[in-house]
Amino acid sequence: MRMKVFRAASLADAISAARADMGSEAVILSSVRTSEGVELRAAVDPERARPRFFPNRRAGDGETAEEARTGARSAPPVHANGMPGINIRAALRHLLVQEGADELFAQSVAAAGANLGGANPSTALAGALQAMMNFAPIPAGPDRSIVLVGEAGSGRSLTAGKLALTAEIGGFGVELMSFEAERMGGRERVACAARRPLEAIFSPANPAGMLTEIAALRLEDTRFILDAPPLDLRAGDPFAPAREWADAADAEMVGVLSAQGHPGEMSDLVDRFKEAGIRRIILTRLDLSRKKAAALGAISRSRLSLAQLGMGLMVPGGLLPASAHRLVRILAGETSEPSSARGALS
Ligand SMILES: Nc1nc2c(ncn2[C@@H]2O[C@H](COP(=O)(O)OP(=O)(O)O)[C@@H](O)[C@H]2O)c(=O)[nH]1
Ligand SMILES: [Mg+2]
Repeated sequence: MRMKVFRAASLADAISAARADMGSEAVILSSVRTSEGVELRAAVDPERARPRFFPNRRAGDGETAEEARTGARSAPPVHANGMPGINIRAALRHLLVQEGADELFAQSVAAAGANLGGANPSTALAGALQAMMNFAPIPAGPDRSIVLVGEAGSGRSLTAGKLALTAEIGGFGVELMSFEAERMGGRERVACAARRPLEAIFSPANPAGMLTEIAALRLEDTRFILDAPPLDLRAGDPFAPAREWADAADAEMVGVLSAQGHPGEMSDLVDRFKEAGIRRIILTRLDLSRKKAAALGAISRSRLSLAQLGMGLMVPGGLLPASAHRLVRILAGETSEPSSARGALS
């Protein structure tokens, strides 16, 4: 323990002097008023340096590596109990803003996390996200067929394949269908991700062919996952073909959203999903995104649920059932899942 005494006209000045001299880990042991102002005793304990709450985070914009790992650039770490101080609210807000969250969402989550009253930012963040977001993972054996809708490049085809492989690993049979112009390679991507031969992916030449196949599957009571055409948001009703197929099969339309989008566009798309009656979103490309929290505010405000999180190409690690704890691990930079999660597909 290294201790020092600081004298200044006010307590605030004394604290500033202590932090300037001893760094942000300084803790206040005592302060007494004197005739000249305040006398402050502060200490740093190298054994109890500021804990690294997000040990695997890499530095973001204008952040030092240490700030990224503590999540506490602006936290006034002044606690009289001898613990390295950490301001949970500031740490959470900092982390979320660094990860691209809008200010409103970052502040609301930070306040909710701080109100939980714990000492650990990861736990506080998970609690706050749990309170502010809905999580509804698609089970390995989906109870309804699924029609995946999203913009070109959002990851519909890859996700369709990953969902089908997940079902197969879990012992559930689902058919796979793709409706995408050949040059887009959707069918190939679906087949590859699902580890099925190309011929096993039903891909009709026209929408009527899709309806016929859907009717046949419905008669057999066979579930399917359909990689729908890319949304053209300038069209009158961009969801029309997907909705017709979903209605014919009593299937659920699920929105696919790339986490690499522009924040404003992601927010617009979330609103369009909501208007179209969609209830769940699969947030993809989180492993590639440098602003992993950018869509969370819009999703939270829309009250839509997060179903799965796309974190890469493989199954199971590349498509994770969404939960507050998984989101925290992803935001904290932990990309690989612990091996115990391998079986946790549903
Ligand atoms: N690393 C990574 N790549 C992804 C993810 N989701 C999609 N991709 C890639 O993004 C590109 C577009 O995906 P695709 O499924 O073809 O999108 P679609 O146009 O919506 O069908 C492909 O290169 C995919 O491999 C993801 O979660 N992680
Ligand atoms: Mg595709």
